Amino acid sequence: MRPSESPSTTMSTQLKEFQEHLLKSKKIVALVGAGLSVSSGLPTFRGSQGLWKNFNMIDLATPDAFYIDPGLVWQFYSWRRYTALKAKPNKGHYALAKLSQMGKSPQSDLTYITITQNVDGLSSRSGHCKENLYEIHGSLFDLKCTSFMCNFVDHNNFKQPLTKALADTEEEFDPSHNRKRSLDEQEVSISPQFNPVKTLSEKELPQCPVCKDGSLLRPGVVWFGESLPLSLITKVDNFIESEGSPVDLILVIGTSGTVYPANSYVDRVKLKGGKVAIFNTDIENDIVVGKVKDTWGFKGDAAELLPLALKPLIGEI
Ligand code: BV8
Repeated sequence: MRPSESPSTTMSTQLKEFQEHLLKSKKIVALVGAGLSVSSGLPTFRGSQGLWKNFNMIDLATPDAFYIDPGLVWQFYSWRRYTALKAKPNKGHYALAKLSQMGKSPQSDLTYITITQNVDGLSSRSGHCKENLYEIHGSLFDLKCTSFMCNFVDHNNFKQPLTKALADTEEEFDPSHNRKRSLDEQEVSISPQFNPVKTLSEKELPQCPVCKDGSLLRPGVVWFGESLPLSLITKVDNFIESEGSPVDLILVIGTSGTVYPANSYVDRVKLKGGKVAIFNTDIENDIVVGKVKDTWGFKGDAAELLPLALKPLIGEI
């Protein structure tokens, strides 16, 4: 940052430099995290201390948690499905969808992929091309059989609730609890109470329609400690490492970069000479002011800044 520059000047300088590189780039990757869906009303893993009803979300997103109490984990995912279905894609999702169409059109010499860690389905609902959208952590709307012998997968199941017993577990907080009348009839709001977690038997949970022995279905997401789908990871590796020229630019959007292997792609692109553009509400100041080589930082809501930054390439969103 040149000492005399004001923050807005820095932003515009950053934007100008970034857009010059964007228009020269032939191979672009976007790495997406929960921050992109915040302005669609969805919580992040870090926001609200990463809690759902006093449960640590990361602890619930594990095979052990499902093994110990599948009813609890299904109530967690039933809430995630419910909130994701209520949400709508935002301009950030549509901007990447536009980029994906360019990446697929024969007229354009641009090649592009989106690597999303989000399981909320908002990128595909924004019209993003299926071929270059990689949902590396799966989707809330895929269900798969837990039996080792059965490979049944129910793709794009948007039925809500999935079972009768999961019906009234969608609200995190008990709606009837936050309004009380004081002695003198004054309305006073009290701290919201969690909707109590129910103890559900396996019979009350989604069952595999193929296995006659009542095997449970589980959410089609990748849980911590589980490997990512190999076929999908191989395609991403090929795009980043081998196919044709190296990646010119990686857009790092609304992610804390704490989860492996998703967080390894940025360094792998940098190692091959690619440049990095970060869109996040929380970015180191040195990056924001342009002190870090080959890295741009656009601090703010990705749903706003992404369409703005990509405009010269994708037009108005
Ligand atoms: C594996 C699906 C091996 C489920 C998810 C110790 C050290 C290093 C790594 C490990 C370790 N111990 C274990 C590991 C590996 C582990 C891992 O990385 N753990 C972390 C926690 C340390 N990884 C795994 O377990 C992976 N598997 O390694 O397998 C293996 C190999 C072979 C055989 C067997 C096993 C599997 C990882 C996938 C887990 N599943 N999701 C579900 O969603 O329920 S991860 C889940 O959490 C999300 O998908 C996402 O990836 C992650 C959350 O990260 P973000 O999306 O970045 O969200 P976060 O809340 O953190 O940050 C939000 C950001 O947005 C913030 O920066 C914020 O500032 C910003 N923001 C907020 N508002 C906005 C905004 N930005 C822009 N605009 C806004 N408006």
